[in-house]
Amino acid sequence: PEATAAPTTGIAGKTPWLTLHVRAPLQCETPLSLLRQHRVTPTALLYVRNNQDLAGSFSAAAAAGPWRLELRGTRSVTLEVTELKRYPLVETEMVLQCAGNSRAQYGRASPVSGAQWQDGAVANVVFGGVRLADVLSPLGIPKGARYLTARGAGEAHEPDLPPFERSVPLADVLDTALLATTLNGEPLSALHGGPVRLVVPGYFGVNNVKWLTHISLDAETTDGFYQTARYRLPLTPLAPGEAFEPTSENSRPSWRMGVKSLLWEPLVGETLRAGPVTLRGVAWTDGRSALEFVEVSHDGGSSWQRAELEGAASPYAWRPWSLTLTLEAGERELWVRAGDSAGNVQPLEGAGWNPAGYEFNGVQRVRLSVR
Ligand code: MSS
Repeated sequence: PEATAAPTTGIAGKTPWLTLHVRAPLQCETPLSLLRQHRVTPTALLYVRNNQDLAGSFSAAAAAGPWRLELRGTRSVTLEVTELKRYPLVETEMVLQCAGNSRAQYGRASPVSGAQWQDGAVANVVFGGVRLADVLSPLGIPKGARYLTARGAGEAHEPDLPPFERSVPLADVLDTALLATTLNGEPLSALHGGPVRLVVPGYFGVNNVKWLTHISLDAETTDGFYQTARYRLPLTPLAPGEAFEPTSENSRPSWRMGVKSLLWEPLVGETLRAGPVTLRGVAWTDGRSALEFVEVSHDGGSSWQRAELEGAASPYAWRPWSLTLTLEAGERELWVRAGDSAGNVQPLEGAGWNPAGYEFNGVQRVRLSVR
């Protein structure tokens, strides 16, 4: 079932119909009934996941004068955000998905900690800004630099919280990363990381650092809390319920997204008429591999029918799909999964269980009554 948390009344720029998980720091998701109305998710519907309190993180830094961004290559430079206008503006349509999205689904195997996100901590949006490489390359890439570390504002204002820092593999993101200043064609709002945010298409939301103040290139990843203690996945499978303390030896950071599909029409719990039913949803990959297929089973995985992929493929964006199935009367459970060009197929339920519930991309199961 959809989460029963309260709606998000009173958040500037947002519809009140988002599902509120935590008010401060804000965590709210988009019900699938709203998400399914748009190929590009309007900003008013876009989920929010903050680890820090926006008031502290953002306001203090923003009030201190023009927003400055320090970039450390072989040389270092400190830019005011307005100076980014010197570089060409590019836009990328892409899936932004929290690493904890669909966490609640793991709960069928064994409960997981954190906000119990259903499937709506995901969106398909258009970020605009300048290519990170355009700004960074002239500074020189230090020899031996393997990781890019980005830091968001907030540490000074809230002494109890560590700085928000994430590291990603430099070579993998250099051609695609943006210093983003717009979202869906509008100036990037503070809520979503404005005035400037690192955007790494194909990577989980957590790596898209908001309120960006520093970028550095290093041989190692940051040893910050959000890199070493949170957003990590076990290297060897755990049994549901098993305890796990991530270390650099037994875990990896949550980086690139796995192939995933969503069925959003009909929705869980709907009652349908027996006969032909058109199913609709979206599917996506990390943009490095291509989406190959989406398929649906109405017999518990014994047989699968391929859906039609609609529209043109765009590497980092989600792709709508549809399939018309004939359903007989009774209680039905539809299973949906996608596969990519690298041979990855969404695993069955329970695969990848971890105590913090990251990176769920198991087969989606939707129960329906057909009359
Ligand atoms: N950044 C910063 N600075 N802080 C925080 O907290 N969070 C993350 C990202 N970034 C943060 C940042 C997360 S975690 C996510 S998802 C994202 O962001 C979200 O986004 P939005 O815009 O939607 O809110 Mo999970 O993986």
